[in-house]
Amino acid sequence: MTTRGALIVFEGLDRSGKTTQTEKLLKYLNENGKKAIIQRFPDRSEPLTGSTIDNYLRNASCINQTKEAIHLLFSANRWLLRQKIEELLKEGTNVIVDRYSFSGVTYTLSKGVSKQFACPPELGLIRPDAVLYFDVDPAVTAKRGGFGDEVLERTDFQQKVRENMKMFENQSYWKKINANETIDEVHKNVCAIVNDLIPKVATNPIESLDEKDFGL
Ligand code: NYM
Ligand code: MG
Repeated sequence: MTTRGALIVFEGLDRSGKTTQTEKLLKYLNENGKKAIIQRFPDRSEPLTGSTIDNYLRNASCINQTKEAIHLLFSANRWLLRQKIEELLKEGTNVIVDRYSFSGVTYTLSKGVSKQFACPPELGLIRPDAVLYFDVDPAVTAKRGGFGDEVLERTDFQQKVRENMKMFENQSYWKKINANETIDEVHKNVCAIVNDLIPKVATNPIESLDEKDFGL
C-alpha cells in the first residue's frame, strides 16, 4: 500500500526564521531517506500571479493599497499550486510549506478587511497535517537582518498579525514553536514534531480547509 506524505506548514511573522528552518528540515528528511520538497507562498515564480505579487510586495507605497485585490491574488497563487501539492502528497512526498492560508488571512485582517471577505477564498485548499507557528515578539524580528525591506514589515503591523494568529490557537494541527531559541534548538523541536507526524498521517485521507478552520 502506498502511504501519503505529510503537509507541513510553517507560519509566523516576517523574519521569524521560517525559511531557514524549512531548509534545515528538508535536508534532515532527505538525509533520513524521506522524500520531501519545499513550496513557498507566495510562489513568486508562479506564471499567472507570481510577478504581480512580487511587484506589490517590493513596490507598494502603502499597506492599504489594493488590499482586497492583493488578497485574492495571494489566494489564487495557492489555488494554482493545489493540484501539484495533492499529487506530491499522494505519491508519498512530504510537502514543507513556507506560509499558507494562515498568513493569507491574518495579514489581510491586519489591514482591516473583514473575516467574511478574507476566509472564504481559502475554503477547499488542502488542510495541513501540522502548522508550526513560529511565535516571536515583533520587537525581536525588527532587529533581524533585512527587516523593513518589504511593504508589510513594520513593527505595528506585525503586532496586529501576531494578535490575529491567535484565532488558530485551538486547532489540533496548530503547534506553537518558540522562535526566540537558537537555530539548532528550534530545528530539534521541529524534527521531533515531524518525526512523530509523518507515520501518524500516512494512511489518513487528504482533507480540505472548511469553515471550522476559520471559526466561520
Ligand atoms: N503574505 C504572504 C500575505 O500578505 N498574504 C499571503 O497569503 C502570504 C502567503 O507576503 N510579508 C505576506 C507576508 C510577507 C510577504 O512573504 C512575503 P515572504 O515569506 O516574506 O516571502
Ligand atoms: Mg518576508
